[in-house]
Amino acid sequence: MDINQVMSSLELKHPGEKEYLQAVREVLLCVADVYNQHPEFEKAKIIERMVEPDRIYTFRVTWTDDRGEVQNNIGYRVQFNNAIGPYKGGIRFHASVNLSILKFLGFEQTFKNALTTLPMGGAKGGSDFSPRGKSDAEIMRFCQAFMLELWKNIGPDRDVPAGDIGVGGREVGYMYGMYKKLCNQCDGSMTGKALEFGGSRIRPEATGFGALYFVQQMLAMQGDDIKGKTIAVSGFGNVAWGAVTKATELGAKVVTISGPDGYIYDPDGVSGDKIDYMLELRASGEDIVAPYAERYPNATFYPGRRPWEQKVDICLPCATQNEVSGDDAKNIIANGVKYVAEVSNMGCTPEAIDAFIEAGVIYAPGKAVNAGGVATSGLEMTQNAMHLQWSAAEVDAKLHTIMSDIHTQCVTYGTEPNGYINYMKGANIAGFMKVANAMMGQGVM
Ligand code: 2IT
Repeated sequence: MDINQVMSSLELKHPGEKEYLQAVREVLLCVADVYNQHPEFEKAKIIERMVEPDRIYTFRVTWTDDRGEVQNNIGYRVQFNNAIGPYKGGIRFHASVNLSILKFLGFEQTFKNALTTLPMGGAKGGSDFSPRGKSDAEIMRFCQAFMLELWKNIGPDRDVPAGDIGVGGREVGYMYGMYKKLCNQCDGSMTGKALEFGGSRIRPEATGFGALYFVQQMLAMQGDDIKGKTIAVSGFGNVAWGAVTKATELGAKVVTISGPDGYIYDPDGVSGDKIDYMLELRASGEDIVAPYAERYPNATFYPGRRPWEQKVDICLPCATQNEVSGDDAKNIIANGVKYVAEVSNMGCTPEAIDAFIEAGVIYAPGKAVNAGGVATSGLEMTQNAMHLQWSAAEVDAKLHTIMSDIHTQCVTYGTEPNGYINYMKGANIAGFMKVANAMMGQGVM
């Protein structure tokens, strides 16, 4: 495989889709060597097939706001790859959403889902609709209008959407309600549902909890322990909330959270009722963290800045893609941070990742670290198919096993001759090999 040739042909076909091209380049760089050891992959044009989504649905979403004005947004569903199982992946509602971002997310999801050990393909969807400042009634009307288009293309064995940024339990509920109304089936075609209508216990916590189980294993590999460690977390949404909760429970101290307005440094740790307060901040719909420092005066608010300038042991980006730049990485390295685990999807830029690996910082990519979210969605699909509901302990035990399997796959495929574990390489090769073999086994199509 000539990576430059594959990339330049993709750039010609999809000019300006920078996040998508970034995600593809990362995977190709990691898998080139193993790919070249498998001439049968090259013959079947596995790479060329894998980097293009199977199909993309784009639709107009029209709804009426509280003032009676008609609003238009764009909706998308990118069905990327179903070699391993039904398309599976979240829906993102955010003003920044475009096709490049959803294609990068769908591509990443394909490998992440492969790593979970469960039978799920990769997909992603969303809209440029911004939930910021919208009333509950507006959110409901938007979700219903979105599903009015999407329902035709999803199903329990076809494509199973869930939440992502801007889509939580409330939005999933409104979308799934409309889905059921339209097709008159309670078939569990979405995950992240509330407990009362087919949701799984631990699903709201799963991304953050799973990430911390992974981090525990990362540290154990180095003969280290999370207890007593200081952690910088970015974001303050569902994922950050789960991560802060579990990190605190495991005896670490989380000293930062952040929003689009800046970050909070809390020397006493974000713990106890402060974790509940994160949920309150989020529910306000304002998308700012500044009020935390008014409520807890020991904390300092740093407007317009990111938490990566603080001296800590572990960094956990939990906000969004490319939230750790090359310059942030320089700060992180200079501060002596030993571990960076992405909980957001593609949280670090390529410059940041190169700097971490060069400096010997242990870095793990989102597709491994945050896979506990979609894995628990997979467990929700299983419970729905069996028409039963598992206890929290059962789900949590399965989540533990899955995260530990993912960690093992990273170590197996990512350990360098000098002993450094390149988790990015390990995750990409393990995910790639599974998808590639599944595609090979099902013929050319
Ligand atoms: O990025 C992700 O893995 C998610 N947003 C969760 C997807 C899912 O189907 O639960």
